[in-house]
Amino acid sequence: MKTSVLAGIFATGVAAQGGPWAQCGGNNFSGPTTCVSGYTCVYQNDWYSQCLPGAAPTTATTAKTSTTTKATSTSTKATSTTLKTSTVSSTTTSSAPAASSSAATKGKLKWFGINQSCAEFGQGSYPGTWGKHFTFPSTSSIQTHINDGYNTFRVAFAMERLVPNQLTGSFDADYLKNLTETVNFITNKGSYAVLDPHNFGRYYGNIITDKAAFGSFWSKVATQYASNSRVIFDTNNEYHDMDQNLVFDLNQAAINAIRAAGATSQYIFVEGNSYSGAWTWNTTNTNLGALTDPENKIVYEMHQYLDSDGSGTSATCVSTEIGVQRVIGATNWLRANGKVGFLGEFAGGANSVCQTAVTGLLEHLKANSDVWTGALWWAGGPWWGDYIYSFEPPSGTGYTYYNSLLKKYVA
Ligand SMILES: *[C@@H]1O[C@H](CO)[C@@H](O)[C@H](O)[C@H]1NC(C)=O
Ligand SMILES: *[C@@H]1O[C@H](CO)[C@@H](O)[C@H](O)[C@H]1NC(C)=O
Ligand SMILES: *[C@@H]1O[C@H](CO)[C@@H](O)[C@H](O)[C@H]1NC(C)=O
Ligand SMILES: CC(=O)N[C@H]1CO[C@H](CO)[C@@H](O)[C@@H]1O
Repeated sequence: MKTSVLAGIFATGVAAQGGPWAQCGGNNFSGPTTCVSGYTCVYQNDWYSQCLPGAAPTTATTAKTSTTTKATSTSTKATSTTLKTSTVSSTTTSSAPAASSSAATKGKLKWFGINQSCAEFGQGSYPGTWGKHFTFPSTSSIQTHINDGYNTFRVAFAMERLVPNQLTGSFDADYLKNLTETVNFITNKGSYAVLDPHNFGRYYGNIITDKAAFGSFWSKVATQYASNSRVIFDTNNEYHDMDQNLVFDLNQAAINAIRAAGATSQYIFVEGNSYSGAWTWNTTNTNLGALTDPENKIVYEMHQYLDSDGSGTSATCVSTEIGVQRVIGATNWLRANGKVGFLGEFAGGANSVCQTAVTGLLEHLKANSDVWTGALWWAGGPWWGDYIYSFEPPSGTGYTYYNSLLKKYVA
């Protein structure tokens, strides 16, 4: 539907205005730079402006001009009318509530780094054997990334290994010790460690439905790390195929438990259903806007891959613009709801189409850093071998192709 609108405009060459969601500006763009009635051409980055519903949001315009002086294609009609997406109703405001969050700073990504994936390997082999089914991240690889300026590492682990018997049960002391050593290595260097139970909302393969037990798990974890303010709690990796209210309730149970355990300084990353995809956030996870935190430190963690089905399993990206196209709806949702977000996983293949798409994506996040707090490449870890996105130094495919680009986005 969207494509036919675009095709119509560009095929005829007579349309003077871009249609809904059409590109309307950017480096080397030669099509119409104004939009049809009801839409405004909004600058996203040097390569891409897009016709968005409504008049230009005041907040977006402010954010953009603070990071670039080339916002020429932006409409000057910044009235008090705000950008509205059809899922947003009563909560839309004309102020910039997100800007008040300490997590977001205009023109800068607060958290930028690499997922560290390996302690959750060997899914199904529980507890499994260290060195065979799973391992822990390489501290020397993390040090290499820190030397490049990266400041955030998401440490994936398996809940089945940390609490082997039941969610309300006690920790496996050895796994906890290894996990904590990784976390401490990161935070002692002044970086942030995102604690990521890489469990997809499941425990031993079963959807977690016992909210109190989930709270109990988080209470124990938060107690363990309460004094480390550079730890970030990520409630769970990629809920999917779950009741939407359950996803809300599990996130809220985690938040409540973490705060009740006395961990009050840390940020909490909440994730959504449908693998926490940014591209479906505005239609799937809108109820999560009602999550509450007495410390007001909720960050909405989304994931986004750029291959055709968005699964992150192909080195082929859909197009050079797909990065921006897949997250723009989430950007609008965050701003309209006064929330801040974090792109907890992204990646692209080692080729020029993906490179342009990734560049566009990161420029978009940066240009909208009043609502986007940062991003993490998927993934580093010693066992990725020749994986298409491996960011493991010195020879990972993603690392050798993308490190020089990604380094530029470190705050
Ligand atoms: C865009 O234009 C610049 C010059 O303005 C040129 O150097 C560059 O190659 C062009 N890029 C593409 C993709 O056409
Ligand atoms: C923890 O790491 C040590 C090596 O440092 C290893 O010998 C041990 O098996 C690991 N245990 C677990 C449960 O990860
Ligand atoms: C959601 O975002 C997409 C862009 O990712 C946009 O095309 C779509 O119109 C948005 N839908 C709603 C309901 O806001
Ligand atoms: C995109 C990607 O590679 N996702 C992987 C993340 O890690 C889990 C297990 O650690 C895999 O199941 C996913 O395929």
